[in-house]
Amino acid sequence: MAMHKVFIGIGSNIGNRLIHLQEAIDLIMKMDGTSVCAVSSIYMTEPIGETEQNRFYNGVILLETTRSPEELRLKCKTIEQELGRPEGYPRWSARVIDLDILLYDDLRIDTDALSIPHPELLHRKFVLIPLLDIANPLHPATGETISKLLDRCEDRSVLIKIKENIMISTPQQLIP
Ligand code: PH2
Ligand code: MG
Ligand code: MG
Repeated sequence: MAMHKVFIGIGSNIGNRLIHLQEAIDLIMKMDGTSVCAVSSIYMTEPIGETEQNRFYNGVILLETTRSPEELRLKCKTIEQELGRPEGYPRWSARVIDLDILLYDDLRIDTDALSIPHPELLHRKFVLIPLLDIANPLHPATGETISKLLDRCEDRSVLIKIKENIMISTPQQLIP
C-alpha cells in the first residue's frame, strides 16, 4: 500500500503541556500503518485568536502512513478524546491537546470536515517554525517553500524553544 508523508501540528495549553504532547506522540506511534519519522523542537507560544488564555506548547511531527486523510482525521480525534478533550469544544477555547493535519503529501482537499493544507498554516509562526525544524516542503497551494512562507508571515508573536528533543517514551525507542 502507498506510503504518505503527513505533517501534524500538535498543541496543548492546559495542565502538563509537555506530557500531553508526549502522550499524543506515543499514541500516534501505535497507530496502524503509521510511523513517526521526525519530531520538531517544542516551543512555548503566545495564544493566537483568543489571547486571554494560557500559553501553548506547540510542535510538529512528520509521519509516514498508509492511512487516508479521513482515517487520520478520525484517529486524531480519537486520540484527542483519549487524552481528555471533550467533544464539541468551542473553536478557540483552551485545550488539553489539539492535533491538526497540516500537509498530506501534496494533496489539496477542502470539505466540511477537512481542509488540507491546513488553512491557517501560512499565518501561524507556531506551525511554520517547528515545521521548518524537520523539513522545508513546498506548500501545495502557493508552490512556495515553508521558509519562504515564514519570511512573508505577518505573525509577530514570540516563540520560546523549550525542548530540543522531545522524549518519545515508547518501548522501541528505549532499546539502544
Ligand atoms: N491553536 C489554536 C488557536 N490559537 N495559539 C497557539 N499559540 N497555539 C495553538 O496551537 C493554537 C493557538 C486553534 O487550534
Ligand atoms: Mg488547531
Ligand atoms: Mg484542531
